[in-house]
Formats: sequence, C-alpha cells, structure tokens
Amino acid sequence: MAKHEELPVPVFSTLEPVYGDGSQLEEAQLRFDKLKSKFLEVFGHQPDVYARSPGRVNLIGEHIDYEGYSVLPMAIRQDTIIAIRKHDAAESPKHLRIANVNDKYTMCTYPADPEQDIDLKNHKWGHYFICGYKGYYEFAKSKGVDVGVPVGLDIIVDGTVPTGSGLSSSAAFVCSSTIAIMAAFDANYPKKEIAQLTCECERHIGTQSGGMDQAISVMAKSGFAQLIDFNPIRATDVQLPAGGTFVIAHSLAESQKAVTAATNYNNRVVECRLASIVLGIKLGMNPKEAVSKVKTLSDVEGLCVSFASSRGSSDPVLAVKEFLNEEPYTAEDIEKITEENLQSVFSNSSSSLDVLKAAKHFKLFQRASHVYSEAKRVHAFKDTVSSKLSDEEILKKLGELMNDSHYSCSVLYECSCPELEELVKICRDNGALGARLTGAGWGGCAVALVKESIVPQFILNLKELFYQSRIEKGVINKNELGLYVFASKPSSGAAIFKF
Ligand code: NG1
Ligand code: MG
Repeated sequence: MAKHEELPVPVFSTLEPVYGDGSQLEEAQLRFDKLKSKFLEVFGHQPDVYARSPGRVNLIGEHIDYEGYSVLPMAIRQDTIIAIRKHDAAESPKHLRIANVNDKYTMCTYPADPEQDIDLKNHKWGHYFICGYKGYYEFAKSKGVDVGVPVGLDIIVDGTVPTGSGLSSSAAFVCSSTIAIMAAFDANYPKKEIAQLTCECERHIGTQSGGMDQAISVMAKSGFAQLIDFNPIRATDVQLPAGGTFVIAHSLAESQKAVTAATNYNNRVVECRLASIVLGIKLGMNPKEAVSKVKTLSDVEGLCVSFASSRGSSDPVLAVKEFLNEEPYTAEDIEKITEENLQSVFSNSSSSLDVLKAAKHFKLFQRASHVYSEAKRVHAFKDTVSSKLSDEEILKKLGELMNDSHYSCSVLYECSCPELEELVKICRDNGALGARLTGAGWGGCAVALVKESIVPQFILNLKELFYQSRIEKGVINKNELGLYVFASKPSSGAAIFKF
C-alpha cells in the first residue's frame, strides 16, 4: 500500500469524511451552503470545486523547522475553505477575483499572471492566494506540465482559523488556495509534494519560514499528531496518550510576525545561520567554505557532536558552550571570524539584508542553544509517547517537556511576550501538566496539556483569571470567548470536495 504522504489529496462528494456526523458537520454544512450562495450572488455562477485545509497547533519543536529539525504539530478543526471557478479561455477580463464570506475582507483583484510580483509594501489579505497561484505555476513548470494560457479565476474564501494567533491561518489559506487551484485545473499530486510546494510558495509573502505549517495542514490525519521530518518531508503518526487534552488559549496579543519580520522571525533565521557559520569555522571549516556551504544549524550538528564526543558526550550544546560567546555579537565581531562582510554573506536575500540593517547585535549562543535543545525535546516527546510508561507517567513527562520548551523559547529565543507569560503561568497554576507558547510567538496562543477530567473546570478558571478583565476592558466580547479558548483534538488534513 502506498504511504499516506505519497497519496494525492483525497476527493470527497460529501462532508462526512472530514467533518464527521455531529455538530461539526452541521456547522460545516451551513458554511458550505453560505459559500455556494455567496458565490452565485457575487459571480453569477456555481463554483466548480471546493478545497479545505486546516490550521494547526504545534505541540513541541518551535523555531527549528527552518533549521532542518523535526517538529510535532497536530491539525485543529478550524480551517479555510475555498470555492473556485475557472473561466474558459474565451472569457474576459482575465482576472483573479478573490472575495471572502467575511465582509471585513473586501474583494481583492489581481491580473491572471503567474509571473506577477507580490507587492509586499502594500499588504493585502488576497496576497496569500497569490502565493498559491504562483506556486502552482512554478510547480507545474518544474514538472513540465502544460497548463495553457492563464485564465480568470473566481474565488470565495471562508476561514475559521483565528489570524495572528500562532495557529497558522496563513498556511491553511495558502494550502487550501493551492489545492483549490490544482483541483480547478483537474490536477492532483502526492501530499508530500504539495507540502513542499506550499512551503516554498508561502515564502513569497516575505517570511523565511520553515515547512511545518504547510506539511501538517496537507498531511494531517484525524486522531493523530504527526512527527514531521524535513529534507525530504515525511510525516509519522503519533498517537497521543489517553486521558490528556490539549487546550488552546489565545493571549489576545496579535502576533506581528510578518509585519515586524526584520526584527523578529527573519531576524532569528539570520541569527541561526550566523551561529551555524561561526560554529562551522570554530570547529575547523575554512571560512569561505563555511560561508558558502553552511545554511542551518543541522548542517554543523555532526561537527558539534564529534566535538562533544571528544568530551565523552553526544550533546551538540556542549560545542555551543565551548565556541560561542554568551555576550551578543556585533556585525564586526562576526566579520572577524567569517572574514567576509555580512552584507555579502546574505547578498542573495533581501529580507536578510533588511535584518542586518535593523539588528544591533546577534545572540548566537542563545539561539543555537535553543535550537539544539528543542530538537532533542521533540524526539524525547515522541519517544515518551511510544514508551512503556503508564499513560499517567507519559502525560507528566510530556508536560515537563512542554514546560522546558517554553522556558527555552522565552529565555533563549526571546519569542514570548508578557501576555503569553501571564497566560502560561495561569495554565500551570490551574492544573496544566505543561504549558507553552505555540507557533512563532511574540503573541498568539499558548497550548496546555490538561487531564481530560479537569478540562471544563480548567477552561472556566482561565476565563475568570485571564479573560474576564479583558472582557471588562472591551478587548473581546463575552460571547466570542469560545473562539479564544478551547479544547482541541487532532483533526484531518486537506481535502477536495466535488458535489
Ligand atoms: P506561525 O506561528 O504559524 O506563524 C511560524 C512558521 C513556522 C515555524 C513557526 C515557529 C510561517 C508560515 N510559519 O509559524 O514554519 O517556524 O513559526 O516554530 O511563517
Ligand atoms: Mg503563519
């Protein structure tokens, strides 16, 4: 039997295989009905086909996917649904018209031109669709598939993944867009190829992201978290222990990852690259070779481990402690080691050059320590889940790993914020076995592992201790609370619907 990730995106003629047969199905039925009638109303036609792709919560493995390390997320039930119709070649004008069921997002129109540049200085919500559009054409071209002259497309989007929350609304949107476009062209490909292509094309938006979000959105399976490996992308089922539930809670600070990319997300990507080059040189590589060949901390892990083994250990963090300074580095400090000007090291990446302009110093020791230790925690998490310990002991150990991950994100990677710190503390004080920020950080959500039996009381406590004062201040409405704090089960991945 072909492996799950080698199979194409499943095509269904009913909603049950994805949304089950309970209240979620009713809710989905309403959304699809609304999408269809809005499509008719806006475009005067029925859509040809629909695609959906979910958001995700990352359980452990933060800020290490772009360094080549495995991560362990699960899909959540919140998703993005796209309805699409492809115009005939004769129809004009040849535009991509992208509307949304939510009137907050006004219609975006783009030319039907896969070569167009995305105007990053003028951010529009429709840009994420264009990532998928460009991505599909690039992919088809690389496969030698003739997709004909570009034609117009009509699109309506319905997303339920909260934005800026670390739950990957962006990947849900990019993946559902890409798959909808493929489906409109009667094409389908193995899920792992779509995961790779959507990861690459989301970078058109300007963040140098890793591939976790797209991989889990495309390849998730109901009932399982996934261990996602990169280069090549692979997904392995992880069955979570009985008796534990992951509760997701929003800090209500909106993550500004994309807007302030040069000072946070891309900044960390650059710091990790610099840390890996410096480590490579300190561990014996010629500076020129290190600058040209070393891209990520995983590239020099072997050297770090060899060094550690000379000290009777296998921990790459030992090399970090020995060779990197705890004091932040200036650009000049690093240039003395690389023997090359940093502008020229990053000359082919304009977003990295923006980082160099904005950064005063680089915390190489702290970032590398986080990445290597977090990578180990992911494997410890996976090993614990499949160990012979009792469910109770497993849950306790997983909670501890989540707490350690949060500490590392907060202190070494500095991607937390005061609201997340407050929320994580409240979770732990109220019986969570472990709690941590999830996703890029700097706002967005925390995820807490909670014994199933106490989930309702736990959520009530969060409402009282974290959300009540914010409701009183008018930050959120009382009746929207369910959008900000909820228990989550591992949901299924991307799907196409033809009714
Ligand atoms: P979110 O939180 O969805 O923005 C980002 C990256 C991931 C990963 C995490 C941190 C994108 C699209 N995704 O996720 O690849 O690096 O941060 O672990 O930027
Ligand atoms: Mg995102």
